[in-house]
Amino acid sequence: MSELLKDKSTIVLGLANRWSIAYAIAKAFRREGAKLILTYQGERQQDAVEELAAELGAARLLSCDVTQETDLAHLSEILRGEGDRIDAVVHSIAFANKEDLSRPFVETSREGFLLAHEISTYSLIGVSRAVAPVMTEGGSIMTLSYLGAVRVLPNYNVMGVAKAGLEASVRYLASDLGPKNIRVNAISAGPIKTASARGIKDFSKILDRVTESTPLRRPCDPEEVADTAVFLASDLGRGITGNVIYVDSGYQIMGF
Ligand code: NAD
Ligand code: IMJ
Repeated sequence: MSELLKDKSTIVLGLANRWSIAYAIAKAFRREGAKLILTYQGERQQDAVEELAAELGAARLLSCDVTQETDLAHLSEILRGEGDRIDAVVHSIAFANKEDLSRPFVETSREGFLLAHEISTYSLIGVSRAVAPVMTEGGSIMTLSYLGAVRVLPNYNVMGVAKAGLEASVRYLASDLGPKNIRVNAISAGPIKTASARGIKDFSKILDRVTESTPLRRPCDPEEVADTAVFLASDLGRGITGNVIYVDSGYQIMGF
């Protein structure tokens, strides 16, 4: 079969390590012939991410802390300066303070709420604004969400509220950017053992429960999420925008 992302330039934000969903997506994008630009959060991750970027055959690696307006402006400047067209962008970034993911939701502090929303939700809007001008032939923007956006799940708390805002942002961005043939979607993934999930209390219990009750009787793996990202980035996804696609072994449909 021919490569689905041949001649496409892509940006993947949110690569921290080999377990990151962003890593699986970057790998699948390369497999399908895409040119890859990767961004990472900051100096603390630089060495590790440089190694991964080389291994993935990335064309560029940029530092981009989404809380820094200057970093986003810099990203936008670099993209415009190089006259590089961008075809697809993956936003795979989330953060909340650890204590907000364990104490009762009603205890969420103003600071914790704002931080989670700044990093996990607002950043999609900032990134979209930075890349839209260089998506000169249309494009595909996607982000990663979780079922906690629409259902109450233990401890997900402020992240659930941030993901609800993220999914609503996907719809408003899709409406705004649709006339430029830029599509915006979310992939709602089932639980995957990444750095962002590892520290979560009872995570293995959650995985066991998912395995028992999903139609497919297995947890989802990052490669399945990545293949859906390939589809959304490719011309095969050209009719889909403003959507949340569940890649969760079917867990979301179950009522028992
Ligand atoms: P991960 O920890 O590998 O990825 C999270 C990324 O966010 C990291 O690369 C981190 O550097 C980045 N990040 C945090 N703060 C940032 C900042 N200020 N600026 C730039 N980057 C910043 O974990 P992951 O599981 O791959 O998470 C990726 C996305 O997938 C997140 O949006 C997460 O909510 C979502 N998701 C994860 C699961 C799961 O079970 N792992 C399920 C559904 C959705
Ligand atoms: C996160 C918290 C609570 C329950 C959870 C998760 N479940 C799953 C996750 C059931 C699957 C992982 N997930 C979907 C996330 O979006 C994680 C986001 C996250 C994780 C951490 C851990 C370390 C930290 N801050 C975090 N911020 C966001 O300090």
